[in-house]
Amino acid sequence: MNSTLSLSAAILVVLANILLCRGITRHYKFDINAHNVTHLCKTKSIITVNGKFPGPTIFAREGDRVLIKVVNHVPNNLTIHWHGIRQRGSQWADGPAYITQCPIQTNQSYVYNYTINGQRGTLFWHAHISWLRATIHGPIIIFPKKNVSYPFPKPNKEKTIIFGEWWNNDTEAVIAQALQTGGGPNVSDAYTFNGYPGPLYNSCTGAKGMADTYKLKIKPGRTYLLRLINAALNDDLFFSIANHTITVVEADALYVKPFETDTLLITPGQTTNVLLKTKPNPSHTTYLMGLRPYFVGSGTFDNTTASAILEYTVPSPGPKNVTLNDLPCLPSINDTSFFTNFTSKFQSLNTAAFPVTVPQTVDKHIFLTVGLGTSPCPKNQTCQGPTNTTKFSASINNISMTLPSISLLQSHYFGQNSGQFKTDFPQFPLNQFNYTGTPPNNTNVLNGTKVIVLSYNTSVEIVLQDTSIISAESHPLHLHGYNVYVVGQGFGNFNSSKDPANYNLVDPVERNTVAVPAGGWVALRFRADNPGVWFMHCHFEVHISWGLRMAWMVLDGMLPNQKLPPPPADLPKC
Ligand SMILES: *[C@@H]1O[C@H](CO)[C@@H](O)[C@H](O)[C@H]1NC(C)=O
Ligand SMILES: *[C@@H]1O[C@H](CO)[C@@H](O)[C@H](O)[C@H]1NC(C)=O
Ligand SMILES: *[C@@H]1O[C@H](CO)[C@@H](O)[C@H](O)[C@H]1NC(C)=O
Ligand SMILES: *[C@@H]1O[C@H](CO)[C@@H](O)[C@H](O)[C@H]1NC(C)=O
Ligand SMILES: *[C@@H]1O[C@H](CO)[C@@H](O)[C@H](O)[C@H]1NC(C)=O
Ligand SMILES: *[C@@H]1O[C@H](CO)[C@@H](O)[C@H](O)[C@H]1NC(C)=O
Ligand SMILES: *[C@@H]1O[C@H](CO)[C@@H](O)[C@H](O)[C@H]1NC(C)=O
Ligand SMILES: *[C@@H]1O[C@H](CO)[C@@H](O)[C@H](O)[C@H]1NC(C)=O
Ligand SMILES: *[C@@H]1O[C@H](CO)[C@@H](O)[C@H](O)[C@H]1NC(C)=O
Ligand SMILES: *[C@@H]1O[C@H](CO)[C@@H](O)[C@H](O)[C@H]1NC(C)=O
Ligand SMILES: *[C@@H]1O[C@H](CO)[C@@H](O)[C@H](O)[C@H]1NC(C)=O
Ligand SMILES: *[C@@H]1O[C@H](CO)[C@@H](O)[C@H](O)[C@H]1NC(C)=O
Ligand SMILES: [Cu+2]
Repeated sequence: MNSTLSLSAAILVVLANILLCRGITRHYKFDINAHNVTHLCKTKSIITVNGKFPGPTIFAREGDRVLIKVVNHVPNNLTIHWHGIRQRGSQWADGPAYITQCPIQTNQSYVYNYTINGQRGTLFWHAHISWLRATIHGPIIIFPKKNVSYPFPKPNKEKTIIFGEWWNNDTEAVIAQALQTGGGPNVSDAYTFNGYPGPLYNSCTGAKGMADTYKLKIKPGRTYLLRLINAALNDDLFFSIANHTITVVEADALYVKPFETDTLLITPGQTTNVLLKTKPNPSHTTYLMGLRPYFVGSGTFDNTTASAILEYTVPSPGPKNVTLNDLPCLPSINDTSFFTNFTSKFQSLNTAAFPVTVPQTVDKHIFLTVGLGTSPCPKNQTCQGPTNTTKFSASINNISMTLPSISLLQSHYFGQNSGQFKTDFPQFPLNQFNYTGTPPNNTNVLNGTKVIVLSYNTSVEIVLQDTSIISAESHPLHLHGYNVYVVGQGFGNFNSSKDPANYNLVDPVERNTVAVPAGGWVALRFRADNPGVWFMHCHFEVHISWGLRMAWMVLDGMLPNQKLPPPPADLPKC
């Protein structure tokens, strides 16, 4: 019955494609080069795309094909990921190193080639190897098809703001040193708005750092669509604009039921579009925007605050400058009740044009613990992990993933799994314990390269359970190739007999990056209708480096458009 249904659905999709007008092809060239940038009185050579930090914006319309030729002129191996693009039929363009491709080596190039179908909104692209995404990232803006409007009042103007970090140190040296010592890595020195840290930091580039400050120029009485992206390596961020309220209309390139808020919480990997209505008669010319982290857990983190300026181009009679007293009020750094309140406000639009297709029944239930753990310290070395005798590690169901030496997608496609991976990833924790209570005596993780295999069109429920081994922390989990519906979340241990009764199966939010609550769980549903090998990992770069990553292998379906296509001729070799 299921296959007849999916056959007729597939025929409908094909018919719809013929009837709808096709998009155009957009060409981009990304030259990867070193470039000098100065912030916080420090000039530093960073790796950039086309000499820009943040990198260039990819503009497209829903239905367009995008071709990006990436040419690597630096000594580092490199790949680019198009975060949130579903890559149906273009699985070889997804980008995570050693998952869907081998890296583009020095003086080599690769053309990422994909069509953006069934998606519109804000996403971003970033390097997907080691910590290179610190400086190699930029926006992806997908407009609706021609003559299709937004499901909210048309804004007068659109602006993009990428939140990021500035590091005085070389980020590749930072993670190399941390992996060597086993300790927590050094932290960033500032947060940034479109690359600028703002006047709260020491700066040598102008009076009170104003030259090092991002300014958003606006006119009174207008509506602006702000496309917000968190590209920071390791930090969830609170964002607020003094004396202005914003309306959230989209998350991860999916429309949501609009809701108002003064403050936003955004994890690395998440994108959000908001409407900003400017004041018709502002009493001041300038207002401050503020940005600082949300953090619970142990260890050090960058606890600084970045700011930027909202400037009315029609001067008001009020004071023309701002002082730091004018910073917007931001929640306290560990405000988990804000997290809970805020995340519960997201609901899918769920209209005829944008229906919710959350699986109502589940073929496969999977329960995954996510969190930190330890690895033994090599003999003859003193380590800086917990108790000085271990290294920090991180895992999913206690498996800390080792990357293979050939991409998993290649091994899978060519059926040449010469011991590169195993298919026995545990679908339930091998050892049960009180996940959010006292940790077990042995906190060491297992190392391995294992995948979960799903047959085509399986409806899957994943419960992601945070653990309090080392410390309970919120983890932003990102799944490649899919969006997932967030059907439930809670604190403590997931209770499979009680918690599903409270699931939202009507209008749950759909996202590509979901924050697992610190000391809690989140339940996700999706349908495995995109064959390929798809990475899933914490979007904190430090945790992915410690092994909080795994892959899903989704098998081909019966129909031609349900199969993994052959790799492009220029796919980089290992
Ligand atoms: C960057 O600056 C350093 C000195 O600070 C200089 O030696 C180097 O040539 C510069 N690199 C580029 C690409 O401009
Ligand atoms: C991009 O992919 C499409 C579909 O597979 C193919 O027809 C086209 O030739 C590719 N273009 C380039 C430049 O590789
Ligand atoms: C980074 O910066 C700090 C403080 O300036 C320094 O102590 C540390 O050795 C640097 N290097 C690395 C790899 O983090
Ligand atoms: C901005 O809001 C603060 C309280 O959050 C208030 O004290 C201040 O007067 C407001 N300023 C303007 C210009 O509206
Ligand atoms: C940030 O952390 C440092 C080091 O842990 C501490 O000295 C400082 O007081 C903290 N600053 C704020 C604003 O919390
Ligand atoms: C704001 O402007 C006034 C008048 O021009 C000046 O006296 C004051 O120092 C300025 N404050 C800041 C923080 O720039
Ligand atoms: C948050 O941090 C403050 C200051 O460090 C502390 O007093 C408070 O107990 C913390 N709250 C929670 C919920 O951890
Ligand atoms: C949740 O947020 C709303 C405003 O956005 C606020 O009125 C309410 O008090 C908050 N609830 C909690 C429990 O913090
Ligand atoms: C480790 O220590 C042992 C004895 O202390 C020594 O024989 C061995 O050579 C050391 N190994 C390394 C790699 O330093
Ligand atoms: C770990 O080592 C550092 C110095 O290397 C020392 O100060 C600290 O007391 C040690 N901690 C434990 C728990 O042994
Ligand atoms: C797990 O540990 C927490 C925190 O100590 C405790 O509140 C809870 O009752 C424990 N749950 C079970 C099932 O033992
Ligand atoms: C670059 O990638 C190739 C292929 O996987 C690998 O053999 C080589 O060691 C890598 N080089 C660096 C500097 O990581
Ligand atoms: Cu994490």
